[in-house]
Order: sequence, then structure tokens, then C-alpha cells
Amino acid sequence: MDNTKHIKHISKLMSLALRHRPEVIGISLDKQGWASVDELIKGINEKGLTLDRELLQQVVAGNDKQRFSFSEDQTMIRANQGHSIDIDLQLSPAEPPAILYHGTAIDHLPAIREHGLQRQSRQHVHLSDKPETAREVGMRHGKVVILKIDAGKLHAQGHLFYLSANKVWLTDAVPVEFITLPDIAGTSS
Ligand code: HQG
Repeated sequence: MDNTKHIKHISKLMSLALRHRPEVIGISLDKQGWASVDELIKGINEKGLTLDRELLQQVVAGNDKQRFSFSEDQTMIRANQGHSIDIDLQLSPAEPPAILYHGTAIDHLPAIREHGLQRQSRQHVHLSDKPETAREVGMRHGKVVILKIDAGKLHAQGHLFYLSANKVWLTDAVPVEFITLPDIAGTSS
């Protein structure tokens, strides 16, 4: 396997273990989502993917979305966002830009129109400050549509927003009145 593919496999396994299912590599997370670097390296090697500290540094530093962070003393590692397991990243509330974007599949629109944006299996709704990023996120789900979120107004009404270490905006839910939804013909309403 070439190095790029090897790194991608490791990164995917790390996302799974550090966000959703730590047991797949026999590790556990603390309340803030941190796992021991030594245990993570051991667990990934036991899955047949060769990993040492040096390569782990490369996986973290070279990750396209900066998905992972080391603790200050480099002994612990965690995912910066995207968790489905109940951990507390201990992020401080932050003031979002006036407009944020959410990319989703056109098929989700009827439910979003009815319920607003909900966090589904994750701990937060994920929002982007750039429509291009939202497009990439939404494309994973099907025919993509980009929703404009009135984050400034939502924040002004007391909804909390958080900015993850890798610059993803997180919030608990977005009620439908703060979303610009396209109609079926694709024009905005
Ligand atoms: C949709 C990736 C029906 C929502 C990305 C989305 C992101 C609803 C899907 C991160 C709904 C959930 C998160 C409602 C929301 N009814 N569908 N009421 N409310 N939805 O994957 O935001 O590459 O959990 O629109 O980059 O797509 O893995 O969330 O389509 O940052 O690092 O339900 O995951 O990061 O899907 O993606 P997801 P997401 P990584």
C-alpha cells in the first residue's frame, strides 16, 4: 500500500474510534474525548495497520480537515468534532458570523422544513463559514443543496454557538425560521 493510502486508512479508523466506537481498537475516551496516544497506537497496530509516533504526527499534521488534536504534553489525542458519543469538548461559546452554511441532501429537505436542522446521531449540528465547505459536506449525502443559516439572529436570540479547534461551527439545533430553504424548483424562499 502506498503511504497516502495507508495514512488515509489510519485516519478513517481514528475518526471511527475517536468519535463513535473506541472499542473497535480497544481504547477508551475520557469525559473530554481524550484517548491515550500509546493505547491508540497499540490498538491500530493490532488492527494490522502499522503506526508509530512519527507516522501519527504525520497523520494529524497532514489531515485535510485537521480532524485530530494532541494534548499539550502529546500523551493524549482526540477528535476535534463530529462525535456521536457523549463527551464534552469544553468549548467556550463564541459569536458566529452573521451567516453560516449547511450542506445537505435535497432528499432531507421535507424533514428539515418540518423540524429544522437537528443533530441526528452527532452531538451538534455542523455549520460552515464557507458555502464551498458546506457543499463538500452535503455531497456525502446525495444531491447537494446548500442552506443559508441566519446565525447572527439565532445567536442574538440566545442560542449558543461553538467553534471547534478545526473551525467547524457547532450548535444544538437550527429552527426552520432561521434557514433559507430552496423551493422544489431550486429558487430560494
Ligand atoms: C441532515 C463531516 C432530516 C443533515 C463533515 C445531514 C461535517 C436532517 C444529516 C461533519 C435533519 C446528518 C458532520 C432533519 C439535519 N431531518 N435530516 N430534521 N436535520 N439533517 O454526517 O453535517 O469528514 O451527521 O443535513 O465535514 O453532514 O467526517 O452531519 O445531511 O463536519 O470529518 O442529517 O462530518 O466531517 O449527517 O456532517 P451528519 P453533517 P468528516
